[in-house]
Amino acid sequence: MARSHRSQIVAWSGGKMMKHKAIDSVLKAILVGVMPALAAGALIHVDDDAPLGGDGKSWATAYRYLRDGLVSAQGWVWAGSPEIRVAQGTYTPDQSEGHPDIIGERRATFELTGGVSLAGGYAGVGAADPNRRDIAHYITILSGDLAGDDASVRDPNRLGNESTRADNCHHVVTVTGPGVLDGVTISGGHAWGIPDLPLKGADLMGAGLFVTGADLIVRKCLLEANFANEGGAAYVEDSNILLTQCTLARNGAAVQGGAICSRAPRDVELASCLLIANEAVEGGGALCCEGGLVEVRNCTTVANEAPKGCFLLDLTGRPAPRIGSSQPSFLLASFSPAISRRTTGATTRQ
Ligand SMILES: [Ca+2]
Ligand SMILES: [Ca+2]
Repeated sequence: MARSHRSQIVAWSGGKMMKHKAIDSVLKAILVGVMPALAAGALIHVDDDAPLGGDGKSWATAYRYLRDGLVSAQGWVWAGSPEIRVAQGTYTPDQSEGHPDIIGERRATFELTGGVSLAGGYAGVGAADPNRRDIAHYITILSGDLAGDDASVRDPNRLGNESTRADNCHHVVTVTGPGVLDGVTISGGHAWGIPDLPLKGADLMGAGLFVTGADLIVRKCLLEANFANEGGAAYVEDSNILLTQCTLARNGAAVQGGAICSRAPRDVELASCLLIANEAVEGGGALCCEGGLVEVRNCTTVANEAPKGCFLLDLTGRPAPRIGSSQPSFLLASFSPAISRRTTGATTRQ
């Protein structure tokens, strides 16, 4: 078929209906969960300016550390999906009130699962209205820079060798079940080697987000300056993930998937996202995928670079679509004409 006939949406292989069911299930879980969560008090507050000793039940008694908020949220999963509201500030996953022993631990990570919703951008402690939310003004940063000493690096290919990042955590956030990230910045993840400890497997993947067995929605987030062997901003395996209205900027990969690497995926969807200046040394400057369905809608891509596939590298050998300002979204459904017709209107294989 003519290329123009498949130019509205990007989608690899089948499973679109499954994807929507999966995403719907997350949304329903959140929507159903919010009301009982609120009723049960499972609305948890975190602010890095809060005094120690808080219980998270209000802004006046907010937790200082996000890690404590996440632990508390797990205790409320039974009552519905808890919501964590995180005020303006910078949060690192090695800090908590009860475990000073993990300070500087590179394997520390924010663990999100159980349908927990984590929302940043609140004014927080000391504000006239601490519940006021403006994600552009009250910036909530989840940072992998445990020591708070990262030098600014503009070139993502140089993130890997930047010595001030060698002690950063491997994954800023690890997602292992249903969850929502909304209005936060995720930066400084460093799933990359250090001289005296050869890293293997997961330690090398997904510096911003490591996503496995998850149903995740990422909404209005900035993922910036994360570096990994694969998937600088996010490594996704056996998971459904939807990123909407997000910016993925200046993330890097030593091998492939400067921004996102998706292996054994179910469904990966990007909607109304900006992908800018992500780089991979081998392939997939922005995205690297291995099967599954990948859908890109109304996205903008600028200056993503890699020797193979500036925007995307598909490891299954399917031809990568071209995406640019004149073609911000499109469809490539390669393995099943039947599914292509049903879900996209396409009539032939790629
Ligand atoms: Ca604060
Ligand atoms: Ca650092």
